[in-house]
Amino acid sequence: MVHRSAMSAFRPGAVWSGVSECARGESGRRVGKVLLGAALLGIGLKVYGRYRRYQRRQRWNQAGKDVVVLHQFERATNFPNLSPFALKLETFLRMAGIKYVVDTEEPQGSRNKCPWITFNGQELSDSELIIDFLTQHFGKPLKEKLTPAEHAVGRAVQVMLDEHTIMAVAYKRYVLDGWSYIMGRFPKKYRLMLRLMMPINFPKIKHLFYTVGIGRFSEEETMFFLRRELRALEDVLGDKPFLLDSTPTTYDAAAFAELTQVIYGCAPEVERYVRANYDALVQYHERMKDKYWPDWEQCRAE
Ligand SMILES: N[C@@H](CCC(=O)N[C@@H](CS)C(=O)NCC(=O)O)C(=O)O
Repeated sequence: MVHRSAMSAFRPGAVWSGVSECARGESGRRVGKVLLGAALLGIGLKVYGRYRRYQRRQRWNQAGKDVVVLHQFERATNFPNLSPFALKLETFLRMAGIKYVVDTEEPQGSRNKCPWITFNGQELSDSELIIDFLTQHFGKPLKEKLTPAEHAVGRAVQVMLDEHTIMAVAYKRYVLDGWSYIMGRFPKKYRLMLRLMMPINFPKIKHLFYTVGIGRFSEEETMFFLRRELRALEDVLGDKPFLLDSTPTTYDAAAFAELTQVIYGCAPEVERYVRANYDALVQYHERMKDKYWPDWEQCRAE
């Protein structure tokens, strides 16, 4: 409760005149100059940032007709990309024989998500929407011969992997293991900054997983989900060389990208477990890797 006499002592006019008197003094003028300098610096940096952004777009728009500029994170230290969505898209571009160049200066686009593309002057985001757009644009370059039921299985598998399996992988990477394994998969130059930001970012990340739902489960339960989904993937694969057919389809891009995260980007014990228990998936991953990533060893960061 505020005392009546204290309330009456507070006069906004008196405070304002005090402030303006202080501003007219020597120290007030100095503070004013510092504030003005900071504001001008802020405006200058913003204008410069806009200019650099404009310059980058000019450069990307000159990539050439029908050449995709793929904006994504830099390579991981032991596989091409820590983002399964970026790896899916890059794998699809290779599968479809679409020309592309990689940009890592602006990995997150207007939706603040990685990946996104610049294509013939247009900006597009979301790996699924991009794959659909490019499939139409290039007249179905993969020549899939799938029935509607097979497409439905492919879509269900892709959504399982992209929306659920990856949550288990990411929860293990960033929360259950407290970054202990994944830190070394990031390019060296980012590690110090990531470590410094940890006290701020870790609680946020933990909260995010809790909100999504997976963050409410124990490690044992999370690994149960992961194992069950890998078994489902292996059952869909059966003894076929590719997920749904004897030749690869769009869905193989997602399956390959997510399996990469499970094998190479989750945890050493998960990799060992997968290699020991899911031979068909490991062979499948190798097949895709040999076919579309002959430069796998070169696609690694320091
Ligand atoms: N549905 C999107 C998902 C993209 C996505 O979530 N990318 C992550 C990286 S793996 C990202 O950019 N996260 C940053 C954020 O959410 O702020 C797609 O398929 O492209």
